[in-house]
Amino acid sequence: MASGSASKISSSNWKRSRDKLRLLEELEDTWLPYLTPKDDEFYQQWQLKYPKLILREAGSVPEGLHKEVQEAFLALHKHGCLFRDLVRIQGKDLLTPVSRLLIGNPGCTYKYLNTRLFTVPWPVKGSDAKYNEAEIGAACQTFLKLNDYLQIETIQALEELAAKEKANIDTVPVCIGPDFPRVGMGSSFDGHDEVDRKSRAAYNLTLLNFMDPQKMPYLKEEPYFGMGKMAVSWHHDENLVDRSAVAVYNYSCEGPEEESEDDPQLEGRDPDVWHVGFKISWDIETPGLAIPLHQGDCYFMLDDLNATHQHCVLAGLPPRFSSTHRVAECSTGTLDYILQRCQLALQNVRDEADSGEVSLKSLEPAVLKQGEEIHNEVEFEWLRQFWFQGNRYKKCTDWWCQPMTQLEELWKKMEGATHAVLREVRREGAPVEQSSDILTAILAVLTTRQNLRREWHARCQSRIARTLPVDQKPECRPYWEKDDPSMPLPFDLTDTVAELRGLLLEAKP
Ligand SMILES: O=C(O)CCC(=O)C(=O)O
Ligand SMILES: [Fe+2]
Repeated sequence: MASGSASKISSSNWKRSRDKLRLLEELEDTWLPYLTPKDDEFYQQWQLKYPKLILREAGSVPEGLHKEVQEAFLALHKHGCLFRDLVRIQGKDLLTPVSRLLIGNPGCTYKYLNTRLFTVPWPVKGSDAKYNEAEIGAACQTFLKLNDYLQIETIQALEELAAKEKANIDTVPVCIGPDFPRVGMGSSFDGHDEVDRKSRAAYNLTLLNFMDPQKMPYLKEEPYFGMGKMAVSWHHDENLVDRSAVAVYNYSCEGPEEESEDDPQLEGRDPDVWHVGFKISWDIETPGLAIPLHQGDCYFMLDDLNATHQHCVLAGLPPRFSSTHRVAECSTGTLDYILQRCQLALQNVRDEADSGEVSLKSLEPAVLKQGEEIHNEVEFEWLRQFWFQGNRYKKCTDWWCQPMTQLEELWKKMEGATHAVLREVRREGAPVEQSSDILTAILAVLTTRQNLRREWHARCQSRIARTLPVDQKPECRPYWEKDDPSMPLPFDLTDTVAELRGLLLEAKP
């Protein structure tokens, strides 16, 4: 076991997060213990404390699938389809060391670290996606095939897990009688296990990762256990369906059989080999695990493992790809969803023969508020997120071009709608009570709009954003100048919001 020597945690690793800081403080100048396969207790601890973590070594995966998947990774890399994300963590803009690409169901998105990624579609039935290169299309098809394979493997692993849990229960003495409710056993005994297993393995997208450590000299050190350089820091995966699984295919581009002589004298994990690290959240008693990953190995995080544990990726020497298959929680994350929302907002707008002037059907405060909320949603969750990522999506496919144009048109109509609301509250002779109710309903939403516009504008101008190559430069879009005659309202709503505050005070003295 690698553990508790007097190794100092370097000061650069001290994070602003208070909880993390507290945990680190508790550690003082020691590292927590962790296990690798070299340790005698490794398999026992894995079985005992990490039973929902499953590893399938490369040998158990069909050879033909390995070849196809590995070629697909290389093709996407060759065509420059993977990008580092400019994410935002605790108000700071950071460029991920890992380059990524999201592939999945058409129109689906996945949000992580305040960044919404848009799928390059894989060719499910009925998909009419076009790809810039035949090889890109073939690669997407391959990841769909891998997805199907991992889904079947996941369901099987879930069945085995359920059988194991049941066996464990059956060995418990029956002193409480057969009808005693089996509390605390998770939801695998509630009667619709099979349906649950299927839906929790119904991966709808995969996030591909790539990093070449040779080209990334400034990787962070793992701060709790001293596991060495990290490609991905400790985290839970976000934005997933509750208790859904995650399946990962690992492609570390190792040379053939470069068996590093295992020196049993050396403590801890082999820094030349890629590993995935696991720890139990908020637990400093249970040793962490560092699982070595070789070319073609797959691992699975089942059931609530992702919620109860954190994981990280520990860099090895060679370049490495991974394909991480997930059940994204996309109830508010699909193109169909946001189009429906826009339609709902625009139901309050009267179709008019291109005079440009918008008129509203209802002045009901709740209706107006809903319209302004949807306006914010399409602007900040879709348009700005998309354009912030520059032109990267055009590298692979034009799938999102038409939808983004359409969403921008719908958004522009909503600018007209907001303008109409403002006209109403400013109108001389408008009923005071009504204006005051409208103002109360929309002021917070417009204040949010102003704040978020300022934040996105700054994010696009940040020093780190400027370092990106042209095709990836964040674009602040929509953006327009004060005197743009095609726009009914200014981009900067500072004065508008101040004016509305004043009006509200007047109306409600
Ligand atoms: O590459 C891996 O093995 C996992 C990466 C990961 O944790 C993530 O992308 O969320
Ligand atoms: Fe992850």
